Amino acid sequence: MKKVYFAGSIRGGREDTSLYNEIISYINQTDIVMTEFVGDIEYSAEPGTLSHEQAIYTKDTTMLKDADLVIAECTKPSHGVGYELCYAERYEKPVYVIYRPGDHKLSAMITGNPYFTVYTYNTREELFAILKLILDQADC
Ligand code: 6IA
Repeated sequence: MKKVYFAGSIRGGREDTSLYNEIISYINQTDIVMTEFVGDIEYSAEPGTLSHEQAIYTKDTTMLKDADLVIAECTKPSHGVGYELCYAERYEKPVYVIYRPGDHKLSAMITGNPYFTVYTYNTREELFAILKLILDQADC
């Protein structure tokens, strides 16, 4: 079973949270999602104290270093997810970006970086087929 760091927007906007939840459930059928909180609708996006924020940073970066691969849903732009993508590259983790075209365009810093594997989807069927492909092919 692979340890999957799933990244998705929190303060960038929580509109896709229920979709994140479905993605997490799908991955959990065969592998282990380390970041189930990303799909938790109750999870607050409000800023906390500095020490709380530092604890989040330390916990998440520790998990990233321990992950076998990273899957990031990047439809909703998020500073935190962008940072995590770069952090994962630095630690040579396989990084898969999934994205639904719409109001927001994916940054050239993602599409232009050959380190990242980017998959575009429009429908749920496409989304889950892409997740299956990622989990089947991820060699880690
Ligand atoms: O900039 P964003 O908040 O959209 O960044 C989202 C990404 O950063 C996610 O993939 C998470 O892994 C990570 N992240 C950002 N905020 C948190 C968080 N906040 N807890 C855990 N991971 C986070 C809790 C907020 C708290 C003060 C209630």
